[in-house]
Amino acid sequence: MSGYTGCKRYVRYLGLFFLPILAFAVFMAGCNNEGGENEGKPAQLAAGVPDSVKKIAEERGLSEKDVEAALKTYIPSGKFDDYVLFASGGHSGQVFVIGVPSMRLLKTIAVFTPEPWQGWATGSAETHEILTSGDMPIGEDRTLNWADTHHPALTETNGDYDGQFLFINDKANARVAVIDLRDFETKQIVKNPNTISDHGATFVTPNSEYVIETTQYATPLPFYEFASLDEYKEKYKGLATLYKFDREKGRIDESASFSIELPPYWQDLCDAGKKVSDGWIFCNSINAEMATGGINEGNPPFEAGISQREADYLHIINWKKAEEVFKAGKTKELNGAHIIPLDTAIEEGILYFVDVPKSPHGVDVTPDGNFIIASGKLDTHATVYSFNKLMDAIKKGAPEKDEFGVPVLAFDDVVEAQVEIGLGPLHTQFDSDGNAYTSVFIESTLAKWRLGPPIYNGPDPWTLVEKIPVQYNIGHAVCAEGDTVSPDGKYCVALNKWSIDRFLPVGPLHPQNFQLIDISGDKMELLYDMPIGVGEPHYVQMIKADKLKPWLVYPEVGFDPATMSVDPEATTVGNEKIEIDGNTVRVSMSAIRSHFNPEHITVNQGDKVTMYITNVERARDATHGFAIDGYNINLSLEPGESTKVEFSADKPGVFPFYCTEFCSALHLEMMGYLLVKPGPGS
Ligand code: RUQ
Ligand code: CUA
Repeated sequence: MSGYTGCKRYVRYLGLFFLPILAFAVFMAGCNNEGGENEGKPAQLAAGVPDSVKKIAEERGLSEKDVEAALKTYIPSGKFDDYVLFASGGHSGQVFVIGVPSMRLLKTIAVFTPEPWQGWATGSAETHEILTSGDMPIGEDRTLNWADTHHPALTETNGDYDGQFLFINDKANARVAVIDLRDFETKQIVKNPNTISDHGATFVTPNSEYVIETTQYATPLPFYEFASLDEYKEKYKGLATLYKFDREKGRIDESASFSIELPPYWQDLCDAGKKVSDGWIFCNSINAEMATGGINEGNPPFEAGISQREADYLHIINWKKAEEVFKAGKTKELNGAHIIPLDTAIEEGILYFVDVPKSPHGVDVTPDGNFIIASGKLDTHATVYSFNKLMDAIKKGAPEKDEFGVPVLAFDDVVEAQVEIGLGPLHTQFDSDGNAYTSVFIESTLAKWRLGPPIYNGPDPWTLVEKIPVQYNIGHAVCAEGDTVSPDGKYCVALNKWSIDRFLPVGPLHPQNFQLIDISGDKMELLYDMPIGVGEPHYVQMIKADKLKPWLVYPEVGFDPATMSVDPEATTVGNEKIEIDGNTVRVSMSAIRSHFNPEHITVNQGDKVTMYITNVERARDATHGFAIDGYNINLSLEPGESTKVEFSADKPGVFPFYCTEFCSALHLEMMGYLLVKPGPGS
């Protein structure tokens, strides 16, 4: 134990002089780590290794360590990876699926951004409807075409990944998406009607009863009601929203969801309690100062204003109690959403605070549920809270309240340990041997440290074991099932923001760097660098591959992925036709190697055209595309899939339509013509 001692808070413009130091430290970290660990002497491979292998190692200048790393990550053709990463795609708005240990990109899942290969919101009516269901509730131009995805969350059963669904948040617009892992497609996008940004999302309770989403940047409630920054303390709010997940339907049930009103402290990351701490949620916050910035008005900038105090508040939320209060109707309604007012949350014993030192960021619950680990971005420690001590302190009664009346527990009553880790600890993961792995941003390291009893009962509890340099500026780290009740160990991946000198230069926008680290031995070993050239991943989860049971083709012909059932309107073989009724045209089309049926669609300019296209194939990989030139339409029709397209034939002329997947030798011949006869007005 050391460093921070309790609730003393004094104003200190820490940030003003700290930030230049930070920048320098980051620069130095970059310098120190140059060269990395893996660059050793040329290969001196053990006897028994064939000369041909030695020759390759020699020619390529590979050290023994390099060769080992290559052997540990190589997956021969036809063999599969052991683990799968689900990575947030940052500003790409998507999710990346990556195999471990090969670090090969397997798929990008289209979520918040149109994606032509998957036909995601590029012409199909169903995907357009899903994307636009997360539209802004106000304004003229409501459709959001990008997102800042941060934290994916796999569904859990008893605190373990079950491989059924994946959630992901959009920090920029406070949206949450649901992805079904039977077909790896997005099924639902929910826009929070009352808050505009989130960050503590998505995290799930141990049986995925709820998906957690907390506001990051406080605004008036709802966000589109204007209030000036002078009214910040009175009018600006945070929200913790608990979205009820209906596993049967595979959808969030908004009518059974609710929010808890919070002070405008800029809630940050969250984690749900597990095992002993099931029923509770823990969220950090970063702006207990309630700073409102304004460099141009002579105020300290946000970065300094928000770092004035020694501590911010860890939010301790009793979600089971909140659920009871919601079900008892003690909520107010706002834009169709149910909100537990702050006063009610305080009265009902739903919300408590405790100090968390030095601009906290990550909060992570240990696999046994006994400890909550929070790290301050400007700290050198991870602070470990004991769940039992928190509960005792709540029973005993809090000695203080914050200015909104929220009980603040005494720091010294509830802290189990403060572990010296290094400068700028962020996020923590776990292995199966009682170790924690914390990403240390400013130092560019991944730090392995021992937990304490009862989860680790060996010598030297709560101490640092080892650090491995990473290249560079690590945000999150992920270890195999490392945030569940039963982590696997084996691998961690450092999710680095900067790559600096690790890859061939590709212009000023550098790829980010996912570094695979072997944690199975006594010492951590860096195995592989994977460039991420799309968006900025934040959090990632790593699941054992055999927990995923995806379909290889859709289970029946005529399947609509949006409803996960056969579409009664789907075109069947032998039933292809064009029906014209006044100015509406309905086309029932089938697709099979290598033709569409029908191949000619003749309409009048201005006709409203609806097409139901079914890929009637049953073979794996026999996907067809369907693009109409000039009409901004491209679909992906996976084997068995039925899709609906609606468009107005507003452009006269002749427009080829064709299959955009090279599906057979005669793929180029898989086409047809849309003939739009000019209308009287053209
Ligand atoms: S998160 S590393 Cu720490 Cu949302 Cu980005
Ligand atoms: Cu179907 Cu190309």
